[in-house]
Amino acid sequence: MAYINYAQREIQLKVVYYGCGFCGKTTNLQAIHHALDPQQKSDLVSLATSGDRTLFFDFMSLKTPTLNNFTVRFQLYTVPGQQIYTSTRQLVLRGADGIVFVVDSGWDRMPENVESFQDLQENLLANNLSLAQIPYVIQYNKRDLPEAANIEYLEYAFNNRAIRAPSFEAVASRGDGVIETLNAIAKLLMVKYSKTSQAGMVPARAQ
Ligand SMILES: Nc1nc2c(ncn2[C@@H]2O[C@H](COP(=O)(O)OP(=O)(O)OP(=O)(O)O)[C@@H](O)[C@H]2O)c(=O)[nH]1
Ligand SMILES: [Mg+2]
Repeated sequence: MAYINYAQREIQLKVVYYGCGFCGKTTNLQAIHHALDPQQKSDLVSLATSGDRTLFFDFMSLKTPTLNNFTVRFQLYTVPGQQIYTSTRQLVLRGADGIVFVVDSGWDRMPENVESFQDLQENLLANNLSLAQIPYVIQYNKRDLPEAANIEYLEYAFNNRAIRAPSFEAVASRGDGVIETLNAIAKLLMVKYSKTSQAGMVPARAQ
């Protein structure tokens, strides 16, 4: 849920990067961190094992220009993709305002992608949420792999709900498609919260 700090005139929105192990979630945050101006971002905190696998989560925050005179601070988290960490994923997902679901385009990774998409929906449910309620975008990462699945197949498998989610191709290791993905989820959240504000709820109350 959005956290509104009236004293600092700041809205905090939590975005969680979700997806199977090794699909490139941490690489997305690293690429975002690399691309931003120093005054716009926090440090990138990564809790990783020696093999560079995320153990708990990665975290960074970034500030964007104002919405109704409020600064918007996006807090970006990744979950650990390895199957065994499902309870950690549920914890990191708690309070999420938006989700980026990262798909590994490698053909051999389809079972893991499907399992992760199901795991996401189960963990949302455990937080009394569903994909119908929470803004999300899909990123098809690792498009540089020679054995990358084609986009039509991926769209059929992961983007077949009544309302299509915005989806993006990416090569996160080169930074390609990373900012486009982030902009899309940021835009969905800004639209959602500016509507809330126009409805006389937050944050117009403090103006
Ligand atoms: N070829 C290719 N490799 C990538 C791409 N994006 C990330 N990688 C590589 O994939 C590996 C896993 O990336 P991570 O970002 O650590 O994956 P993760 O999703 O955070 O994995 P967990 O923390 O285990 O959940 C790393 O070696 C990355 O360099 C890409 O677009 N193409
Ligand atoms: Mg990671």
